[in-house]
Amino acid sequence: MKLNVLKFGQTSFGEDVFLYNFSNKYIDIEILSYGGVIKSLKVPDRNGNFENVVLGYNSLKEYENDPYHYACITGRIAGRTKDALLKIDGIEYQLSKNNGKNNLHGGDKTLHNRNWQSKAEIVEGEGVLTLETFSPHLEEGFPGNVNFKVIYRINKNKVTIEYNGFSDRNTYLNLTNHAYFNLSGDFKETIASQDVKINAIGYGRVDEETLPISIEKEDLFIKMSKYSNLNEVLESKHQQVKIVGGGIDHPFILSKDSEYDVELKDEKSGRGLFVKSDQPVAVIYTGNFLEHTHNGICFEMQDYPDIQNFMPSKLKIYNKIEKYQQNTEFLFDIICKN
Ligand code: FUC
Repeated sequence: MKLNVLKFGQTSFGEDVFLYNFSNKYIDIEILSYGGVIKSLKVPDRNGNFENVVLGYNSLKEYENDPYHYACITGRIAGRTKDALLKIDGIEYQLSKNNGKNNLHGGDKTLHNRNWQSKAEIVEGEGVLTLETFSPHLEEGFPGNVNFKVIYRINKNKVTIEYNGFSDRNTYLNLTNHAYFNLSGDFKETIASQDVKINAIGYGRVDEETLPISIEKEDLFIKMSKYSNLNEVLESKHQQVKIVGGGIDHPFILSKDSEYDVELKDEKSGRGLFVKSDQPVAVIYTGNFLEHTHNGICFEMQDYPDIQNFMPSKLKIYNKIEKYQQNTEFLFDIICKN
């Protein structure tokens, strides 16, 4: 494992942003101290050619003004919180409204939009990047002074992200990473020719504001627990595909009975991505509103979105005693030819 540290730029507040480049014979990854962004991730195709499979920008300025949440740490609450209201212990907290009347991904000036304290090292052949930041009580409206610690680990062909949140008072947290994957390599093609397998028991039907409203167990626009060609899904005339701008933008309730929660494969390059998480849900988004539509697919491994309204019985509370933690692995491998 090799580690290279570069200065990537300076934020508009004059802080130095670092780029950490870990590389071994399976993976070459660049991660920024800004937002914990995965700036690029190169893995080999079946002929051994390394190419980038994660959407990124060239400059820090673009990350500072990114409406798409490219590969960043996302939270305090990933996804949409209805009416930007969070109720904890009977108190209603008014969150910032940055998506119509709702809160999206915790607001605009939050975890993805700041420079984190960072420390990189190699521990027994494993690349480890530790990122830390503090979010004060009522930032973007959320309760609790929270210390966040996110650890990226790169080991052989696997990237693991561990998220931790320590709050001084009762709050709710739901973090994820918002990487857009495209296994074609260097974005030669959209994701349409790639195949996805979601090991789920159902998905959340969404309304016109993309808020989940009910659980569907039938395979209406995508086959669950089987490989589906993304082109068929993206082209589907199903109302749930149309309502999110043509594609997927839905939470899938994971079955947790398979080795991986989500799989993506590209027959052409031979690249495969296998995702495993300790979270109950994968919010899958096919980049329906990107400048280059369907140029990447996000696997946002997380807790139920809009949990208080969608799945209130599952709401967890985090505080000094109950620390928030989540763990997700992304494994890259060459797939066998059919
Ligand atoms: C995803 C989607 C949204 C939004 C955002 C940037 O998580 O659920 O619709 O476009 O990313």
